[in-house]
Amino acid sequence: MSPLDVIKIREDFPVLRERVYGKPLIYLDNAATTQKPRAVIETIDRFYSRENANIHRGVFCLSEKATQCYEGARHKVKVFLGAASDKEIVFVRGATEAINLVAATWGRAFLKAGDEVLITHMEHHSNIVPWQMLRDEKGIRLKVAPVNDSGELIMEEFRKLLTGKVRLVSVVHVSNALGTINPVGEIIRLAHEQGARVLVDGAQAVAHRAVNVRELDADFYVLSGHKLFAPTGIGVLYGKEELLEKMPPYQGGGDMIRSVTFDQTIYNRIPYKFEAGTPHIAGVIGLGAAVDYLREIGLDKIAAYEHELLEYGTKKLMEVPGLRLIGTAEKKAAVLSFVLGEAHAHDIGTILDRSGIAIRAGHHCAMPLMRRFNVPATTRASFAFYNTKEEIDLLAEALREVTEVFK
Ligand code: 7TS
Repeated sequence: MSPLDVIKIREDFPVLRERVYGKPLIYLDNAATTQKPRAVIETIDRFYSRENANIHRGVFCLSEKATQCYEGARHKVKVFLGAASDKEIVFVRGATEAINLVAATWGRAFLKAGDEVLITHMEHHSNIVPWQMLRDEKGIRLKVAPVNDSGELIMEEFRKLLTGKVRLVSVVHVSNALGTINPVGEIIRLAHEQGARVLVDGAQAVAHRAVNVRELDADFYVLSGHKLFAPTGIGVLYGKEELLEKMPPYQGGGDMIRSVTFDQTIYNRIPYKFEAGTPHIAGVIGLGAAVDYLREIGLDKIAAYEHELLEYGTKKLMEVPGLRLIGTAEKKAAVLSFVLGEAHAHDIGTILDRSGIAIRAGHHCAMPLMRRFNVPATTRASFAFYNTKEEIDLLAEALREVTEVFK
């Protein structure tokens, strides 16, 4: 496997040429959102410049073209995720909407009082709150599997909580706040043995490692396009065909119907049953371009390079006096979450910003996890394959300056 040509790759991302306070931008907030390659930007530009029309309804050439581009992108995502059929790819706004869709349709229809949903202590709020809402509505129980001090799921405890009452395990593939990579293959196998379904939140996984939903045997897998080098406002719910077929629709409106009278509506076939109204056509097409771009580079190469960044960054940051990493799992993605002496995360973020370094400070929408580690917030550097070791050196240097300020 030839190594990644990072210099060349960086040229694909126009924003990486930006300067902040006269300094080159060092973008290390990739877990929040990734930057967009020219291939994606130009595809969207071309769509609006030359192909724009509404889909699935026009008889004219342009509408047929737009429909082909939209459905072509669905097929690309199907191949990218290793799904069995295009029908299993539902376009939504993002990971958040995908989880809410499953809770509001599958959850409402098939869960009853006393049934259990099992999540983990490292979930993003978007994989906690929809289940709490369903709990309050239906009387289901929400159980939480604990993590150890390294930020790894304690599998022994998970197994104990996975009783026959659990109908759904909803688990993050890669933690946004810690970087922990969960053993989702094993989790799915164990859950299926107990007759439970599994939803995997892949928001932080798909941009960094090859994912195959059929090999994993995931029942649902969700992602956000904007964390995958595609536009905001577009995401994917993968669901097994047999499940999507049985689920009631999410929203009512155009495109999700086959026929409507005032007495009765017959719903469209999947996936259209879940795509009411005019969708984010340009977003979908942009997502298709992002998937093409990633496939050309190769996710195995990306994963190998990002692992190098993780090892290098871990070593460099541990050398900064007073820095404590939060999240030291053995299997980790390139996310470095930390606290630094008495300095508040937001102050660190503001000081780093003056050096052109964009990092995230806060609870990362994982407040229960912050409480578990007894910290109000962390500072988080999260990497993508366009980041470099030189940028990590500059981050470490800037963090040393922060420690001087707070001495
Ligand atoms: N799940 C995980 C694991 C996430 O990291 C995020 C967003 C979401 C779900 C929600 O994605 P959305 O696109 O629907 O908003 N995580 C972050 C983050 O770490 N910083 O900003 C957003």
